Amino acid sequence: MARFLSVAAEPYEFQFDPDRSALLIIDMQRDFLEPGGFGEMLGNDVAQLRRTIEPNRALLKAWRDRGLSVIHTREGHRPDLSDLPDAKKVRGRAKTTIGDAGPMGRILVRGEAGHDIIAELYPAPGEPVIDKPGKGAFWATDLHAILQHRGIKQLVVTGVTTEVCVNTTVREANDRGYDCLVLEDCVGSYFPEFQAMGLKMIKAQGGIFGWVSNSDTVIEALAA
Ligand code: TIU
Repeated sequence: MARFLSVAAEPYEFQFDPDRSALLIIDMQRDFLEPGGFGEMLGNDVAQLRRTIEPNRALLKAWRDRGLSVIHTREGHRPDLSDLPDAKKVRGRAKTTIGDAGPMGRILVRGEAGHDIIAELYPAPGEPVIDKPGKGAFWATDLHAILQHRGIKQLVVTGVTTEVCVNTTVREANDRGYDCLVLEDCVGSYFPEFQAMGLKMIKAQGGIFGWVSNSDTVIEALAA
């Protein structure tokens, strides 16, 4: 029988059935988060993302301890780059771009060290890892099919970056009929103003794309 938990959130409380919910952790990859990776090479402050590691670790432990569904995503491309649109390859006019040799292997290429998930949040056996070529986790992946097979209706979304892959994924999920709860301490942006606005856009207009809360609130609800 469904047992709904209620967590304080904005714009109003989020009620979810843990057995029909998944923790969706977006792109916590070495190239985005680690000093010396692609993100830092582009001039970004990785500390803005690294503050999400500990809250995600605690949440992931609580979620796993309850035996609930966890799904991880990684942004990246096939080694032959056949799934990399030219528009994405050349965008930014940087000297080094996706597919080129970077500080931790070829940039955002599947199988390379920098493409993998950070050790602190490494997927456990049985936890699906969605390799996505775009910013959204639903486009050109089997995420929707996996969620449907498991009867999942609601998503707790964490990861990086708030305004890019997290926001795109939440919008895609919303249009597919999923409720999304985004945890502000578990999502990060290289840019504080985008962090603030990225969260504000989700919860505006009565929760136009979803709800916003924090990891402590969810962990407490799971423990109750
Ligand atoms: N995962 C993700 O958000 N990919 C990005 O490219 N993010 C940026 O903020 N650039």
